[in-house]
Formats: sequence, structure tokens, C-alpha cells
Amino acid sequence: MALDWPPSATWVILALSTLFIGARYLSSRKVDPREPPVVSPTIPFIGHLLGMAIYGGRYLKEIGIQNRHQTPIFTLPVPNSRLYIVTDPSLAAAVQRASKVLSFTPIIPEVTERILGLDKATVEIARKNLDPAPGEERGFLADIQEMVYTWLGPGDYLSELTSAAANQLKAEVAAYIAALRTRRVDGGRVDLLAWVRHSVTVATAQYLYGPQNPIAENLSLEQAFWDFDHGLGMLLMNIVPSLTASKAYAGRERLVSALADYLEAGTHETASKIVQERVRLALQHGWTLRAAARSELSFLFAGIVNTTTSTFWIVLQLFADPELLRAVRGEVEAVLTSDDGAQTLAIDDLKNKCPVLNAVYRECLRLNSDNNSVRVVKEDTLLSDRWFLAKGSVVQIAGGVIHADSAIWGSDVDTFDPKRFLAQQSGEKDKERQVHPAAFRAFGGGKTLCPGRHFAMNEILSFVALVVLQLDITGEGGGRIIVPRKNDAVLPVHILEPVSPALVSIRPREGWDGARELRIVLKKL
Ligand code: HEM
Ligand SMILES: *[C@@H]1O[C@H](CO)[C@@H](O)[C@H](O)[C@H]1NC(C)=O
Ligand SMILES: *[C@@H]1O[C@H](CO)[C@@H](O)[C@H](O)[C@H]1NC(C)=O
Ligand SMILES: CC(=O)N[C@H]1CO[C@H](CO)[C@@H](O)[C@@H]1O
Repeated sequence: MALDWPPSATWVILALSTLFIGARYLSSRKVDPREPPVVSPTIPFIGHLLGMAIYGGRYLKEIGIQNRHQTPIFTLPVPNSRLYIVTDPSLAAAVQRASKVLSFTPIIPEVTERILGLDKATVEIARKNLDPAPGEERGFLADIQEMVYTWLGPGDYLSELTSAAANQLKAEVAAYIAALRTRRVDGGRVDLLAWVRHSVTVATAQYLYGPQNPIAENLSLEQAFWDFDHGLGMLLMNIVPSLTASKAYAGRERLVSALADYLEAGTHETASKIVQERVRLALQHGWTLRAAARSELSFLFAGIVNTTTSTFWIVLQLFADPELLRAVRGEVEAVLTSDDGAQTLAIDDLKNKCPVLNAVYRECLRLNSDNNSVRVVKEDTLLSDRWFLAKGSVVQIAGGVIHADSAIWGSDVDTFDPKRFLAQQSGEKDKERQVHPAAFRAFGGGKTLCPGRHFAMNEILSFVALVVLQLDITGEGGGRIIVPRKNDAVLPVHILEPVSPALVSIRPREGWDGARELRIVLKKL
């Protein structure tokens, strides 16, 4: 049969649709019959990658929500690999237990190389002995993780650092109140997130890196830090970052250079002990001081970003609901003790005797953390004796999907309702409210459980308590606070920010006796 040339439109359409169907078939094929159900992309092969690039975290989350009740895990085919998405807490727990074959550590050098801009020699050091067996030589990452987990675990050092952080935040709030009273700042129209950001950034730089930290030396580095943070997604993609993520890139390089000068001048001798130990370990493993500056930027980042955004949501939700505010103020005032003219707030009491405050904390984390826990499949694996996972692919536990599952949290899952955590705390045997321990994913789980979680809770509860005691916050011009939606169209690298600024008015709290000293202490941990 002779074909006309050029071919007719019918032929072109036929050929293209054959190709398309063939490609769809290929991309929906399982590599093993036991592989989790495949969700194939509308556009063969690259569809899922395009979707994630265009819609950010919301893309995966929506696919997860559509499929979660059919199967606890499904497969997304991507070019040359597979992505397995886990949407069920008990399967998430199984992933966490299988940490030998499903491991986060192989990703760390790759991610840090891109985000922090590490040079090749340093990345080589970082890649060594990532997951050492007992008795095997330990690489830099293994050493530093063990140290950070130990030092930030319950114990004397955690108390020391908590106390330093709480007092630094206290000083920030006090300075702000003084500025309000002398009208050096106008509290009439404040972007609440920007205000919390500033307080947490300055305080964290201070308690981690000491009074001569780079941000204290040059406040314009605070903006550099947030420029870096807001371009992380683009830095991660790593396509000529100096152009595609120019602000983030410039911010990072300014911070790194300031931190490097700080280290080279030996200023870290006045830093917190944990920072000194981190720098010591880096040098011991052959890092240069200038490379260590990049690793310190990641620690500063971990200390600042999630604390900031969590505190923002908690403060906003509390002041948006007069009833809730009254309850939490009542709890905090009930644990406040008075003696010799001073008032004392014990952080232990904030954790143990303020159930509503604790419930608000957890509910804000649940609602606003959409980030996934990521693991690389090191060997072909049969998860829970049932699901085949191919070597070289990636497993993600879909935190955002699990946090938005009405089967877990109830039909009001999208609404802010701290009461769902109160029922749990009181041990109430309400069946609907019994939640699987792996369903709360804000701090990750298994081997990548956040080492800073105890510290973060101490710090955030302290900051919130200092604010509710000493400040009145209303909507702009004294009206009610409107809580904006979270912006979930980004690649979630931390607790989500709001879609639009929350503008508020801040005043010193009426009836609060600012003349008496307010102490914040820790009894024991
Ligand atoms: C509300 C506040 C916080 C939340 C929700 C949070 C959450 C997390 C999560 C989910 C991870 C695991 C990352 C992953 O699996 O990819 C992580 C890691 C980490 N967090 Fe936090 N975090 C918070 C505050 C802090 C604070 C205040 C510090 C330190 C002062 C900190 C230090 C770290 C460090 C060092 C890691 C990396 C651990 C590793 O090397 O594997 N975090 N955090
Ligand atoms: C802070 O850094 C900026 C940008 O590098 C510089 O222009 C400025 O002079 C510095 N300020 C101080 C007080 O050192
Ligand atoms: C911040 O919190 C998110 C959401 O819980 C988490 O996935 C992310 O890893 C955290 N980042 C850091 C630096 O702690
Ligand atoms: C898929 C995803 O959201 N992963 C991110 C979660 O957070 C970590 C650390 O902040 C990032 O490295 C991941 O890419």
C-alpha cells in the first residue's frame, strides 16, 4: 500500500494516538505484579513531574486524596524511576521500621549539595559511611546526627538551650513593648508573620551563635535569610541557580560568607556548645571552615523556619477566637507564680498543665504541615509482606494527605479545632478520636524524626505564653482577625505560610503589670 506524502490528517492523528496509547500503556505497566497500583499520568512519562513542577505540593496531595481509600500505597511512574506514595499511618509505620532498606540518608548529600552549594570535595566527605553498621567507621553525617539527637534529647543540655532560647525571646518581646510605649514603632498595622519572623530570627541567631553572630552584626542578613528560604524549591532543582533562583542564591552566599568570616575569626568560641561541637566534628572529618559555614547555615535554618511559621499560626488562631484566647490565658495565668515582686513562668508547667495551649499547638502543626517523608529504596523490597518496591525508586509518606484524612481526624478535618487533641489527651475512649501514632507527621517519623522536637515545643510554648500574657492583638484597626488560608501550591519544605499577609494591630496588654519583672525558667525536664 502506497502512503501519500505528506500524510493526511487522519493518518497523523492515528499515528499519534497509537504512540500516545502505547506510551500510556508503558507508563502504567507494573514492574512486578505485587507492585502497588499504578496511577498513570495523563501525559505519558513526564506528566507527574510536570504536575509537581506546576502545582507544587498540591499536585501529589490531590492524587493522594483521590486514591487513599482504594489503596494504602500507590505507584507514580516517572522517567526512569517510580515514586511510591504511602497514605496510610500503619503502612507509614512499616516504612519507618524498614529503615535498613528504605533509607533517608542517601538523599542527604545530594540535597545539601544543591541547597547549600557544597563543593565536590566536601560532598565526597559527606557521602562516606552514611549508614555505618555497629563497629564500622562512622562518617561525618552519622556522627553529627548522633550528636544532635543526643544533645537535643531530654537532659541537661536541652534544659540549658531551652532556657537560653526562652530568655532571648523574652528580651525580643520586651524590646518590642518598649518600642511601642515610646512610639518608636507603630503597632497599628503589623504583618504578624513578619513580626514573628524577626523575633525568632534574631533570637535564634543569638542563642545558637552568641551575641556576635553575623545577623546581630549586620541586620540586613535577616532579609538575606528569608530570601534564601523562599527560593529553596528552585535551589533544589539546581538549574543554573545563580539565574533561576538569583535572590535565594545571593542571600545564601552573603550568609555563608558572613558565617565563614565569623568562624575564621574564632567567634564561635562564644557560641552555644552544640554549635561548637558541630564545628569541631566538621573539622575532624576534614571539612574546611568555609565549608562548615554552609553546614551551619542549615542548622540555623532548622532552628528558625518551622518555629517561626508554627508560632505565627498559633498566635493568630488564639487571638482570632476570643473564647479560645480566654481559655489559654486562663491556663497560663494559673501556672504563673508571684514572689518578691517578680512573676515566674515555668516552661515545664506550660507543657504539663496547659492542655488547651498544647492542643492548639498540635492542631496548628497538623493543619499546616504538608511535607512528605522521603526514603530511597536500597534493595528490591516486599513491604509488609505484600507490596513490591523496586530498588532505586523513592517512597514518600504523604504527610499532607494523612493530615487531611477524614477517616483519621473526623469529618471536620479541614477546620481548625483543637478539641480533637483534647479528647485524646484526656484519654477519652471516643473511637473516632483514637489516632494512630504515625498519623501525626509534623515531626516526621522513624529515623528522621526531628531531633529538635522537644526543644521546638519548649521554645514555641514559651514564646506563645509570653505573647498572650503581655500583648493584645486584634485585626487591623481593632476589628476581628481573619485567618488567611495556607498557601499549599508551593513545594512544601516547611510548615506552610499563609496565602496573604495577616495584618494585625499589636498593643501592650491592658491590665498587665509590665513594671514587675517576668521570669521564665525551667524546673526540670
Ligand atoms: C515546629 C518546629 C519544627 C518542626 C515541625 C520540625 C520538623 C522536622 C522534620 C519533619 C524533620 C525531618 C526532615 C525529613 O525527614 O526530611 C526535621 C529535621 C531536623 N530538625 Fe526539625 N522541626 C522543627 C523545629 C526544629 C528546631 C527548633 C531545631 C533545632 C534547633 C530542629 C532541628 C532539626 C534538625 C537538625 C533536623 C535534621 C535531622 C537530620 O539530620 O536527619 N528542628 N525537623
Ligand atoms: C551590611 O551588609 C551590607 C551588604 O553587604 C553592606 O552594604 C552594609 O554596609 C553592611 N552594614 C554594616 C553595618 O556592616
Ligand atoms: C519543617 O517542618 C516540615 C513539616 O512538618 C518538615 O517536613 C520539614 O522537614 C521541617 N524542616 C526543618 C528544617 O526542620
Ligand atoms: C516531598 C517533600 O516535601 N520533601 C521535602 C520535605 O522537607 C525536607 C527538609 O526540609 C526537604 O528536603 C524535602 O524535599
